[in-house]
Amino acid sequence: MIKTINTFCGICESACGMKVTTEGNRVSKIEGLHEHVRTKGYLCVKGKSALDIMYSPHRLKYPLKKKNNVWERISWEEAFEIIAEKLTELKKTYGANSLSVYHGQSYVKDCLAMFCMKRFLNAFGTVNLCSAASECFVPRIISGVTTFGALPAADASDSNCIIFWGSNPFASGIMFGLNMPGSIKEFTHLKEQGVKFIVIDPMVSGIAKLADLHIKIRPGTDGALALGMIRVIIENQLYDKEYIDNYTSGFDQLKGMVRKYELKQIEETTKVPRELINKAARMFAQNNPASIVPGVGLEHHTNAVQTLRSLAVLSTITGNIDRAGGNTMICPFQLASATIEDAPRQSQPPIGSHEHPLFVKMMNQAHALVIIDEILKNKESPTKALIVAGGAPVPQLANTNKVREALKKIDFIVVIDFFMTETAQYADLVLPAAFFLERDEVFSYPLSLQNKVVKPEGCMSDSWFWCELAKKMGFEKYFPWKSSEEIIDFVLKPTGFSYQTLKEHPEGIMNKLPPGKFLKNGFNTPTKKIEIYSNILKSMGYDPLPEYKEPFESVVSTPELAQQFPITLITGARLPMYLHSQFRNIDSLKKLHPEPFMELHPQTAHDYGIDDNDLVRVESKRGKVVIKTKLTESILPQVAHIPHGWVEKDCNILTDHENRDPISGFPGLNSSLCRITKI
Ligand SMILES: Nc1nc2c(c(=O)[nH]1)N[C@H]1C(S)=C(S)[C@@H](COP(=O)(O)OP(=O)(O)OC[C@H]3O[C@@H](n4cnc5c(=O)[nH]c(N)nc54)[C@H](O)[C@@H]3O)O[C@H]1N2
Ligand SMILES: Nc1nc2c(c(=O)[nH]1)N[C@H]1C(S)=C(S)[C@@H](COP(=O)(O)OP(=O)(O)OC[C@H]3O[C@@H](n4cnc5c(=O)[nH]c(N)nc54)[C@H](O)[C@@H]3O)O[C@H]1N2
Ligand code: SF4
Ligand SMILES: [Mo]
Repeated sequence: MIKTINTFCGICESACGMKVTTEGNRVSKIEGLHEHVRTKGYLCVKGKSALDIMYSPHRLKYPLKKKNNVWERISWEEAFEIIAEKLTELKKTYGANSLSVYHGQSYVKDCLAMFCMKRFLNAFGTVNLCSAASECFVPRIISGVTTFGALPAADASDSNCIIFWGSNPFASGIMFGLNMPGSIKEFTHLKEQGVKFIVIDPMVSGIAKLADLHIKIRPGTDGALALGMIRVIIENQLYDKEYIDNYTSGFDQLKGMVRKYELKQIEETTKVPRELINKAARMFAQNNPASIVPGVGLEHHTNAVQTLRSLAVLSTITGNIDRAGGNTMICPFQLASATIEDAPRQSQPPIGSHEHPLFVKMMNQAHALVIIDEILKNKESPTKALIVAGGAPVPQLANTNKVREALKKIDFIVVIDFFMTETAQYADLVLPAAFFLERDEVFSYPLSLQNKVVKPEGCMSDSWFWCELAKKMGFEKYFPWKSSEEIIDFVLKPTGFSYQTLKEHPEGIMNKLPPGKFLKNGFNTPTKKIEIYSNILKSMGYDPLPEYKEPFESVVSTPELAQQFPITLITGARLPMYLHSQFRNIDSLKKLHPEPFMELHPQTAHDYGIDDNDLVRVESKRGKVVIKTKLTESILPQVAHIPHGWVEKDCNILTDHENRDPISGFPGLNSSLCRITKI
């Protein structure tokens, strides 16, 4: 029988409306859903290829166990028995915290999988859950919470000026702010209406092509540029005095601090001419309301949090926080807590609490890079078992040679994924996960329901995997649900919605706060004001003002190293056809970009005797990668870019996991020094 079902694409956070046609238990067609209020029929190349992914011959079809280095088919029942037995034994010998779980970015949107996983871990008793959050989004959260008591997002549709700062929504889509990812159209529309675009990026990204002002900045020096702009705004009295007096604290301390940052010095630091700093400051301050769309370009540095704090301050002094068209607070729905009240409590804190206490406190999780470090630095691995769920520590975490070494030291690894990935090769058991069309899920933002369109064959949804494992291990009293619908109702309870109401709202439900609420009632900070001077940061021993610090590794901070490794490497600018390490095995997507290149400025290439399309060896202190070059004027001289997610040309072999941002623990994925030699 032919059926048509409206759902949405679950590949990435953009959740584009999707119309699915099924014939029996097979999906025969997918299209964009034109009725969808947000995405209006749009599907990106990945969404359009959803069937190639789901029906890929490379999909895992049944659980596999490694025996004498050969994969052997086993049943789900056997898989659960092996896991339950092993985890019970390790817990008895080494304690519950010897189990760590790494989940990838996919779990952040998948509330049901997240809930069931957290509940299992709570019942088991480990606090060592870690995730892709060790390299994604947390500096924005910390900066938002310490400055405003909440997370701000660009209310860009109503802005007169937008700064895209280390972000490129043309490739990435960005979930908060404008309605993504119909955004390419929407941005073009905003531009036609005269909205000013400032883009700050060492490369000419997609969005930079639309910019009124594109600033090619030296990687990792964005905090200095923001302070330069703040200085111009203060010196020329372009700030919003009334707003500052009424809603903020710490402006006088800020004024005192920015005096130190002479424009001449900022010009040297950032390689941005003073006239451009001036121009950007004026354009932003004089085109209110104005918003900032920050991206991972800023987060992948060892000064990430303070850089984002300086952006927060820039928005604040121009009166752009909690105002329409500026940056307004987002308020995702509170779902049921996964915590089990009567579960045994762990006395030890999550790994990383000592090194990055604010990260651990705000995220309530361990830090993945500290876990890797601990495994390597201890003679015996403190992490005895690892479950990787919807994630790819290889090749996504920094310094992958070290990550590989660490994985080899773990006694027991289970991976649940769609495919036999590089990470899965290190596992003892590999389990097949259900694709988004094969499972029910609750999506986080907007809150919406994803329907199981066809029945899974051989594979299992992540949420059921955790529930079944819990039952096998004797935790059934914490998992009383008989169906996904029942769990969904439980998870949704605090929101006042149910499975049924979400079914009636396929477009999803947003919890939009009207701008101005915090200005009126006070911000959720110690002083109830916007804290230019952050009391939380001060109480934790960090700089309460956003002072600029050079990246840990740079031509300025490590000049001796730079003599051997003179090029600054940035990584991971998004490519529309891939999601991190995913889809290199899907022909329809791979043919759109069959191999990675290192982008390099022709002048720099010339200095090293390198041509376009040459095979080169790129080396850092950590390792080397052999890759082809692509010469382009679009990148700053002395800077190179390698995209991320390619196992065979893995840029993370070159990056460092040890020297991290002290506050967030983020690595300098965009500030590795390297050298390039023609082969
Ligand atoms: N197609 C696709 N979409 C994705 C993803 C994907 O892998 N593929 N990943 C998703 C995820 S998890 C995330 S976090 C988002 C990220 O979304 P965005 O933050 O928009 O990431 P990018 O599109 O890579 O844009 C980052 C830009 O920062 C620039 N940059 C690098 N270093 C610096 C620097 O030091 N300073 C400045 N100012 N700029 C710098 C890069 O050149 C690049 O153009 O994308 C999401 N969307
Ligand atoms: N050098 C460098 N490194 C980076 C970045 C960078 O810009 N530069 N970006 C960082 C960022 S922002 C992020 S978010 C991380 C991303 O890091 P991860 O989220 O760990 O990376 P992915 O490659 O997306 O890995 C996801 C894996 O889960 C599988 N999968 C997808 N959906 C599901 C599901 O529903 N269930 C299950 N069980 N499996 C699923 C996929 O097949 C894939 O193997 O990478 C970080 N690493
Ligand atoms: S942007 Fe692409 S991958 Fe992401 S939800 Fe939309 S169609 Fe799916
Ligand atoms: Mo991310």
